[in-house]
Amino acid sequence: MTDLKNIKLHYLFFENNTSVAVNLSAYCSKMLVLINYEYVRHTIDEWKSHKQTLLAQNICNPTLPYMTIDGKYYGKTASILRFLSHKLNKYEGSNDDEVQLLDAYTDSIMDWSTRWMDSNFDFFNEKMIKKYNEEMSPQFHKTFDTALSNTPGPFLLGEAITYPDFALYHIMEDDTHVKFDVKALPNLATFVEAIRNRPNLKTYLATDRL
Ligand SMILES: N[C@@H](CCC(=O)N[C@@H](CS)C(=O)NCC(=O)O)C(=O)O
Repeated sequence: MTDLKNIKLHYLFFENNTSVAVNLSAYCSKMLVLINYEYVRHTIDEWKSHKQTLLAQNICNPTLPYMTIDGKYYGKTASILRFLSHKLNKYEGSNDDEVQLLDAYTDSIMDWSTRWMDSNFDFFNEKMIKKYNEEMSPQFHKTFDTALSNTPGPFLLGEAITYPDFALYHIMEDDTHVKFDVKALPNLATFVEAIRNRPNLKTYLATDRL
């Protein structure tokens, strides 16, 4: 953890929709509550030229969020989460099978996130938005309720919180503001309570997250 210094987390700033921007970057910032970091926000116009600067530095396919540690670029949400877990020596699996399972959960959560983004940012037509709201989103909720039922604890791996748990809570915030049928999805309900009751997260979730 000692080499995690001078961290900057870069993300978009939407002039008319700060809540979306704050939520999207929360994938990373929920983990970064443990670490001091500077949050750098870019307007969409600013990002266009900033991206060119990154491309000129040979950064492969720069997107937001990205992070720098002591000036070095680290890109892509899921890969940053894994990287930070490893650096912190926290929130990881403790054997190859657990590491693979967490990777697979994260992959599904990123799929969920992509479909949510597509349905919210007008890339889908009305038919697809309806399909997302009526089929895809309920199915993802059900899938993770079942995944959570596979272990005795409240989190994906059981008692110990791991990095996909942060991502799972985050997509639930984006998707439905964590509103769902708690009777039909009891494992998700327990999960949400457990996330909200973690001391650092409790403090963080109560802030305006700007
Ligand atoms: N797979 C990437 C996707 C990142 C992504 O598409 N970010 C959007 C903002 S949410 C972005 O950077 N758009 C501007 C661009 O592509 O230049 C990740 O998970 O980090």
